[in-house]
Amino acid sequence: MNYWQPEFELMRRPELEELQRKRLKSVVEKVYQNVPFYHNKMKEMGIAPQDIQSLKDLSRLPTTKKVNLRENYPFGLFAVPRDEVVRVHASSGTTGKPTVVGYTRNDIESWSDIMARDFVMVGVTKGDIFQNAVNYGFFTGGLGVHYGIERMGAMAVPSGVGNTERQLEIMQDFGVTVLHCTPSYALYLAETAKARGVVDNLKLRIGCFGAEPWSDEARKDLEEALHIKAYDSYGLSEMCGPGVAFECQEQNGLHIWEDSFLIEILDKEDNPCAPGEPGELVITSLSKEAMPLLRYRTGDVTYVLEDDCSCGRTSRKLHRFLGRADDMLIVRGINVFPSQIEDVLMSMPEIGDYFQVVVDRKTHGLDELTIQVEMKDEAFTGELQDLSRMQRKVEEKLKSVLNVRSKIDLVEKGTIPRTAGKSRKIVDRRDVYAKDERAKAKS
Ligand code: DLL
Repeated sequence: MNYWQPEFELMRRPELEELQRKRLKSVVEKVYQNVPFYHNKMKEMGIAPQDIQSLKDLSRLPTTKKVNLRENYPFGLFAVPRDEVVRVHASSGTTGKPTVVGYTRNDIESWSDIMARDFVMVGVTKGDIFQNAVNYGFFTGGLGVHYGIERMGAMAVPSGVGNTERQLEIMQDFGVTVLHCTPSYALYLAETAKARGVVDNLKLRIGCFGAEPWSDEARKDLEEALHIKAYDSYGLSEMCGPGVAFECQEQNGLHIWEDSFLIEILDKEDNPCAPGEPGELVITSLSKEAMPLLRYRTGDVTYVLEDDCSCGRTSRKLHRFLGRADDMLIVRGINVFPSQIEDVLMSMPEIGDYFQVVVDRKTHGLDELTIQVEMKDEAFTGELQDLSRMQRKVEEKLKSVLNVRSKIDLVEKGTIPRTAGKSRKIVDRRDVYAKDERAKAKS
């Protein structure tokens, strides 16, 4: 068994908890002194850093939500002077301003080590050729994964996103052995490889997939189609990016690196869930310098698997994610808020007040976003040409705001069901997979 940082990965629980306790105390002190948002919140709640002595005191601290990052846009939550921040990333697809996160040089170093732990855990070695087929911009999946590959010494192939034919050509020509991308893009790559008859030319052996929910069904399809072992990778920009939790070769739950991330599973009222009960994952960063967050509400629903793992790592495992606690949708790896769709539609005078968004994943393939939109009577000329012009206009506008393509169905006024209560603006048909997974895990 190979480990990248055995001193952390194999640390006995009592030692690990003592490390967490020390790190928690120091993070609390740091944000209290340097981040006005936390200083004011803690003062309001009547707590001071010295009140936090044990891990049990965690529940006395304020929680942080995505909206708090937006309110402090862009650099308001930095806990170090601006000139110590060597990089920023920003999250895709949020209403209004994006959420910005910052890193010191040490943050980049420890993030790279955490990514290296993940890759070594799934069996990547220095001899591997590792294609990173995600966006290298503000999205943390590009540079985050890239630095991890370089840190552990495999060969990084920064192919970025798009141009599937070229991705496959590179994969064959370079003899790529490890692939990282979103699971939906992996399914598309697999489908294209099959259609072109090139699967047998590939040397892939490991796939690391994440940034969006996927199922064991999809894993099976990918493993069969590409002759690989496929691993689930979880992360979020607010904690660093990818790497926060990752499956080991058991493929049964994601180890969360508890020396850096202190976790809680909470219900909607901020109370801890009973062991094994799903709830929202809440994380406190323990080793981040530039922008540590206290009790960050990830919005992601999961539960802790308490069993020891045969891989020897002592960090606990999270069940594959079951969904989101809020209304954020993740479509092809991109975060989409229904309110963004609403803003775009409502800004167009031809569009009425009713719309419905349907997200589907056809035969575990790519996510498809279809939006039924009612037109205003006066905008309806009856000319087909006008309709398709209108359809294109809405599709283009949405694409530029959401960064993800959607299909628009223009429908007549009165088509979308009216309800007395909350209208059901979002129909997420992909939920079915998550529920199946849970039923299976429990049986
Ligand atoms: O998606 C970081 C990342 C990049 C993770 C590459 C894995 C691989 P954000 O753009 O900030 O960061 O989006 C974070 O994506 O809160 C989850 O809702 C969702 N998510 C990420 N990984 C998984 C996963 C990156 N394996 C948000 N399963 C998170 C389910 C996931 N959801």
